Amino acid sequence: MTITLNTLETQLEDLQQAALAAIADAADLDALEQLRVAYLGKKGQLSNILGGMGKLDPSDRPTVGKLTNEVKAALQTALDTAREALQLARVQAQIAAETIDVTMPGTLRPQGRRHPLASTIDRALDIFVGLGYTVATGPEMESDHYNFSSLNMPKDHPARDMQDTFYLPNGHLLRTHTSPVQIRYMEQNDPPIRVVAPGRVYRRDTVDATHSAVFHQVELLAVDQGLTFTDLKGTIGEFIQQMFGDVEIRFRPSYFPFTEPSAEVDVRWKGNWLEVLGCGMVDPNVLQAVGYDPEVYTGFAAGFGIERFAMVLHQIDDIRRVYASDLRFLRQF
Ligand code: 2NM
Repeated sequence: MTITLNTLETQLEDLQQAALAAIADAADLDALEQLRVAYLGKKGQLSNILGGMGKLDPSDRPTVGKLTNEVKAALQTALDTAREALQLARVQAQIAAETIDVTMPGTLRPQGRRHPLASTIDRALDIFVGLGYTVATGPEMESDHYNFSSLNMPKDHPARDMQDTFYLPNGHLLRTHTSPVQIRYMEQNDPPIRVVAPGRVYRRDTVDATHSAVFHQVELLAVDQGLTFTDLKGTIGEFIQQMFGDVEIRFRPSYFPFTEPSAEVDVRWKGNWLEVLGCGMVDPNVLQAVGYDPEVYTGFAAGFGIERFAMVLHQIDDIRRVYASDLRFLRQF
C-alpha cells in the first residue's frame, strides 16, 4: 500500500503542531528531554513518520525531505529556546531561595566578661609571676596548726577568738588568711622560694560597706639567704607601681604575729593616704616551724585584700556590690 504525499505532509504538520504545543507546556528540563527523545529520538515520532518515505512516489521524496528538515529544525529551535528559559528559571528560583536579607537584625549573643575580683587577682599574680614568683593554692578548710600555731599564734593568741574565726563542727576552721598555703609550701620546698598565694578567706565580720565575711587575699613570701627589709621595700614598691601607677608610697611600723619587724603600706590616692597592704620580715619562729634554719635564711612576706584593691581601682563604693551578681553592676567592667 502506498502513502500519498498529502498524508505524509499532514502527519508532519500535525506532529509539528503537537510537538510545539508540548514543548511550550514542558514544566521542567526532565520533561523537555523526554519530549526531545519522543519526537526527535532514534525511535521517535519523526523517524516513525519517515519510515513511510519508502512507500512514497520517488518524485515526491525531495518535497517530504525538505519538509522534514524544516520540522526538525523548528522542533530543535523550540527545544533550545525552552531549555534556555527553563535553565534560567531554575537558576533564578535557586537565587531567590538562597537570598539572604542582610538588613535583618542579627542574633545577639550574650558576651561574658571577667569578674572584677578575678581580673584584679590576675593582675596582681601577673606582676608577681613577672618578678619570678610561683603561684600556689591550698584548702579553705584548715587546721588550727596551719592557720595559727605555725604562724606564731599560740593557743592563747587573741586572733583565734571565736569572735573572729569560723570554727567547724569537725574541729577545723575556715582559713582566716592564705598564709597556711605558704606554710604548706615551705614544708614541701627548700629555700630559696618565692611564692604567691591567692584565695578566698573567711572572717566573722559584721557585713557592711567595707566588710564581708568572705573575701579574697593575695599573699606573697620570699625566703632566701641574705634577704633584708630593703628587698621587701623594693619588691613592694615595684608591685605597687605596676598595680597603681606612679603613686607616692609610705611604710608605717605595724604589728603582725608572723612578721618582725612589720609594716603597713599606704599609697597617696586622690589626695589621701590609703592603706593597701601589710608586710614584714618573716618571724624566725615561723621559719623554725617549717624546718628552715632561721640562722641561715631570712624571708619577707606581704598580704593584701583583693576587694579593697578592686574597690580603689574601679571606684566601687560598697563591697557588697561585688558579690551581688547584679549584671547592671558587672557589665561595667
Ligand atoms: C600579711 C602581712 C604580713 C604573711 C606571712 C606569711 C608567712 F606564711 F610567710 F608567714 N604569709 N603572709 C603576711 C605577712 C601577711 O598580710 C597582711
